[in-house]
Amino acid sequence: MLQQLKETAKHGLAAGAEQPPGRPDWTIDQGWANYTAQDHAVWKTLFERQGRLLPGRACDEFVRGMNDLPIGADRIPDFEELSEALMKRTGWQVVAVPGLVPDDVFFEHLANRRFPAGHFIRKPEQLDYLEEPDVFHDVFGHVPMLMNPVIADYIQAYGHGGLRARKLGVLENLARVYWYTVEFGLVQQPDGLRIYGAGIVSSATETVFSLGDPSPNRVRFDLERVMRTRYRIDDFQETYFVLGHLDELLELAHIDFAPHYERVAGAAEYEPGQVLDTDGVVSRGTGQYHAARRTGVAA
Ligand code: HBI
Ligand code: FE
Repeated sequence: MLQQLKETAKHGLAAGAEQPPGRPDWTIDQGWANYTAQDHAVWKTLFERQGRLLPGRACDEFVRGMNDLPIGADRIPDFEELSEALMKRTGWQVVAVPGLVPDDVFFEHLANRRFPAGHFIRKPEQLDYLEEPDVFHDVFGHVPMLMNPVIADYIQAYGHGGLRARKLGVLENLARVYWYTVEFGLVQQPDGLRIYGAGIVSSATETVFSLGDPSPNRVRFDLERVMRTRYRIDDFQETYFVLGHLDELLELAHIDFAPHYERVAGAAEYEPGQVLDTDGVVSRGTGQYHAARRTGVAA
């Protein structure tokens, strides 16, 4: 038993956590031929539902990326075909992983323009929510944005930043920036507010909630404000942060975060639903949705 514990500790895995896969970078073959008819049917249901909801809600860059990729309703995309199109446009590729991988493995992939995508797809009874990113969240949600050069640079910079943040012990601050942009970000277009965050664009219910519900706050993105703001992992976000333009992420990709980590270290953290008098408020929410569900708050 002791030997086994030492063995797993060597791999940096908490005892009893998932066993390390064959390859040190946790990649596996997508095994496209192994998808069942039910898997493809779940993909089709999710794809067509978003196809009805996203026009007028997804940002132009998402629509453009989706149109230029071999992604359709009838089958789960083949990662090799996706990687071919991505490589030509922004030098990215999609690699299959079993699910969530350790932070350092995740950041190492992103730093090398490899997007780790869950190879599995949710079950029909999990259509509306699942705890781990599956192929629909990762491929439908994230991959079209990787066709955009600004996002492509930003997510690679996030990978480099994550490796550094882990060493500095400030990963939580950086994870919030990722969460409130790449996962749950909104952007102001001339024709209105639009979604670019993968966590929203891959969720039918949050697609509608994030733009149309009076409950959440919508606040202009500010780096240190976001670094200090906790987020929900168990429900819709209480506040969405809004970019004036996706190019603002390019700036983020090139600045040194270290001074910002120092300034927020030890500073008060903000609750997900808080609105500050220093905030650039796009719309102040009623908070009704979450008030009705008040439960514990995560990260
Ligand atoms: N692994 N496959 C995968 N996908 C993720 O989104 C992911 C991960 N590991 C760590 C992680 N995200 C986050 O903890 C970091 O972004 C902080
Ligand atoms: Fe994601």
